[in-house]
Amino acid sequence: LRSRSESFTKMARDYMNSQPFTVFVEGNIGSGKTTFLKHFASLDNVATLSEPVDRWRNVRGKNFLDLMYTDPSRWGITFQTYVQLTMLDLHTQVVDKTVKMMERSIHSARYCFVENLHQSGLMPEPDFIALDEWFNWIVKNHDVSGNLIIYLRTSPDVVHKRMLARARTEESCVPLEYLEKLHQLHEDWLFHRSSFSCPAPVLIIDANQDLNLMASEFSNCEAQIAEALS
Ligand code: DGT
Repeated sequence: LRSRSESFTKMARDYMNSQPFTVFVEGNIGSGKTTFLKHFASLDNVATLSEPVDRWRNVRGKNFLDLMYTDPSRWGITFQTYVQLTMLDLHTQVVDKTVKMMERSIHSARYCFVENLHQSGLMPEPDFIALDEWFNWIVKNHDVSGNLIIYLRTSPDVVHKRMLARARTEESCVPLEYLEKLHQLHEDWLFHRSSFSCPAPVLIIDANQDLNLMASEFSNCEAQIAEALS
């Protein structure tokens, strides 16, 4: 934790005078990203940008999230195209705070969710190619970079229980196996660093504990970001 913290401290200093210190909060479905962002939202110098799930649930009256879960082979491309657009919108949003903290990023949409649809054979190859071409173009032509990734690391069975407990309608048919696949993609990308390139240093937090215990992890993290900016 300390050496990772040192590397992001250096990067924070490099960026401090020009643009906000940008943090991506990543982790499996139900890992506690929303709770994490809420903790930071109360701080004066932090702008928190929640994932636009509500926009995905009502695109001119259509629920794209539900369509994707109901028939991923047909609607996966539609949903992921819109996710990519809304994520780009967040990445390019100008904030007047020192720290810009985003729930997920265009990177996890591509490296975890699109990758999962593709690897599972649920996304036809031409759909995948079109999305990937768009993704590569965006990364090349827009600033979607970050300074730190906070990875809320969980076990699939823990997040499965949380997901069932919160009972979001669209997620009622999501099996444990889906969360296991997403977990492995997050692990390969952010923990083992064996798959895709990491757009920033990664700070790993054990997010299996219950929310009360996690409050102290969140405070630790807050202290480290504050130190990076001091
Ligand atoms: P939290 O606060 O850690 O419990 O986070 P959640 O579960 O509220 O937020 P998240 O991003 O893990 O997922 C929200 C829902 O949207 C969930 O059903 C998964 C889905 N989702 C998010 N991003 C993507 C994406 O790029 N592709 C696909 N297929 N689904 C996505």
